[in-house]
Amino acid sequence: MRHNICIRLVIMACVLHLSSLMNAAATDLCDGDTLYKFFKIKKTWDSAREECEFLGGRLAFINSESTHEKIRSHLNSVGNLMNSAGKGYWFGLNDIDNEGTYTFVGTGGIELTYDAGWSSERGRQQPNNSMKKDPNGQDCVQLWEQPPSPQTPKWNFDDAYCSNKKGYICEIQNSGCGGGGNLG
Ligand SMILES: [Ca+2]
Repeated sequence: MRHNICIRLVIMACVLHLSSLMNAAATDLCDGDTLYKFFKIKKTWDSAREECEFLGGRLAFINSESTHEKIRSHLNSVGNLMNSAGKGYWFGLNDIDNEGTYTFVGTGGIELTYDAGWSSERGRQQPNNSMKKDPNGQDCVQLWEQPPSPQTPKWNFDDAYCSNKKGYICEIQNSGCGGGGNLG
């Protein structure tokens, strides 16, 4: 009997945890049936990937000018998404498996075709796989807050150290968010 109550409590705690995570946040972006969730809490790329999977999604798939532009303008119009997320947001792009070949996590290995997304801020073309702080180089890709706010950041792609902690963007497909416009 007591055992049953314990199990029920654990299930209830899980449901509460999930529902609090899934609740529409003011920072959410709904595009068609895809829900983008922006997290300012800083995590390594791998922890961010796990969190998105836990939510039933994946780190965001950004492989076109139109998707990039929607996310960029959302970041620039929701003021509190600035400046507090490790100077950038992780998304799904990485070259962990094969140096120089950029694929999206959770897609079965779709390769990047939108090369115009890369940053050339501060006179440096990205990706540069910098080994300055880690001999393994940079294998995870962020939307970089450059130029820094209060200027208007371009949020272009920049390869960074996977172990760095940054904000992150999850996407949840078939979320049912379509039809009602922007949940935020
Ligand atoms: Ca690399």
